[in-house]
Amino acid sequence: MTTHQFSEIQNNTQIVKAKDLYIELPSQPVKYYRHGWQSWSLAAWTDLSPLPVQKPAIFHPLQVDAEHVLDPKPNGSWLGAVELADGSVLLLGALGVDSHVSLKGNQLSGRCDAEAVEWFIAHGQEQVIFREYVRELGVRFGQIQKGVAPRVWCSWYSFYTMIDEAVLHKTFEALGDLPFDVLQVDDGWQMDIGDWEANAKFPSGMKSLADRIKSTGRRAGLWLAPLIATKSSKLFHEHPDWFLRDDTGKFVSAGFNWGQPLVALDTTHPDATRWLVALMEQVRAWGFDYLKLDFLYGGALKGRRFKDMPREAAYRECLRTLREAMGADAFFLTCGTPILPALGLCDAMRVGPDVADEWDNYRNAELFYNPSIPGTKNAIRTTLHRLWLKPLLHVDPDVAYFESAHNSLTKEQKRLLQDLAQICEFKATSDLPQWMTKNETDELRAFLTSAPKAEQTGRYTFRLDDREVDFTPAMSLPKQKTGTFALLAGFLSWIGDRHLVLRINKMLDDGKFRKRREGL
Ligand code: 9PG
Repeated sequence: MTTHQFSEIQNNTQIVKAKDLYIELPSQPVKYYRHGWQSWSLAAWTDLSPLPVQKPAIFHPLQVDAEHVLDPKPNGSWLGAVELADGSVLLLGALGVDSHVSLKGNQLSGRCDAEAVEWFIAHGQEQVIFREYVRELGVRFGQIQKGVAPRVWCSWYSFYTMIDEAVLHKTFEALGDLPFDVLQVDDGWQMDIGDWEANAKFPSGMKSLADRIKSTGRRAGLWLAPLIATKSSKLFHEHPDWFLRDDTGKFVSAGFNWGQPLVALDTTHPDATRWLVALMEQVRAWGFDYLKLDFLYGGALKGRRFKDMPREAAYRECLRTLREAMGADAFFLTCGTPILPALGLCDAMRVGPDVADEWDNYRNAELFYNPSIPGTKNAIRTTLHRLWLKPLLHVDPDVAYFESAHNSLTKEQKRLLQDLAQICEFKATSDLPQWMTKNETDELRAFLTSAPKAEQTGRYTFRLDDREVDFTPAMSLPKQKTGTFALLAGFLSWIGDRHLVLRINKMLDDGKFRKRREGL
């Protein structure tokens, strides 16, 4: 254990190897920078009071680091920072995986779950020290050759799982000469989560779909979630021994989605590894070379592995295998991914939760305190707090919206999202030409073809060419409720944990998106 006094760190930078490390601050800091575990987990400057535990709890494995979610102290994965009374910032960040930072009173501490790692400690101006930190991360984790990010049309935020061959063909046709580099097929093509073959909605098969995309002169993109499975999948039935269990022998929960509980692959099982390699080769053989691999946190959950190794180290090894199997020429986007372990191994990373056609909603924000659930405000907040990763890889803020036919965002809210995409230099949308007015299509085209100069002028403010952009409206977090509200919230989140309720919700959503598809 090593303890450092603030005076040793003031206005300088150090790198120290330790398993446990403590920094004594001169006084209580003003703010704490929380850095959530995976793409969708909250990253934000907050005050020091405990954040309410986000709900529903059944989503914890898929939205946060379930190992730390109940800790009332300000804490975060791999790094943490404090803002002091004079506005200066002290950053403590691990340069290795399987490590965590928290604040107790005046003591900032770093802790490793496995072997000792190097810790980066710096005090000074926020943007300067984060830049130094990310440089040190790049040295240790590697840095991809970052070209211009492809401009992506993605099927998710228009159709959700309600895609089929006919509707995608129609859409590819309608996209005409809009300057997209990739047409990416999202969730909805597969037999089941775990069974990565075309379902009955894609009778011509996946190779034919990729060929169709490539015939428009673009790269073919595909979504998969290879490190998790639903219990209904053939994969889980045929190979229950490939899935992660806890010390009591029970399957580790990877959360709940698609109306079902999820299980996580033990990526250290040699047969599971071989299956993953074959899957990547299959997808490439179909003709897809832009791969959005999602729900990747499944490879880093706590559990008893075939090979006894720390969970994030196991995940990083798995990513290396996936990367090798898909080939260096594929564009690899990670999503739902623990952040640090994926650095250097992917081209792009989703750095916030999903956007949605609404800013936020009362139930999710105020009653569930859930900043990881899909919603545009949530997406902007966390993405903005992860922009410091940009020197190492493409940071994906998720899609921007232009259409207003199926969207309740105001013009200003849509604009914030578009501006964020310009700052990230990663541009994608799911909007359908069929839904857009002439004006909206022109806006989309201008967005795709422009590259405004971005300059950060404050924590939440930027200059884009000559225009000031202020993301402050997306930064606030709801306050904890008391009295009747707290009771209502408790009751609703209990309901929100019921499988039946989640299934009914899904049926209602599916109905809505099916109607959208039929309206085309
Ligand atoms: C496909 C989608 C899209 C999307 C991904 C991911 O917290 N949640 O319940 C939650 C559900 C889905 C989700 C993210 C969070 O979306 O980010 O772009 O590919 O999967 O199912």
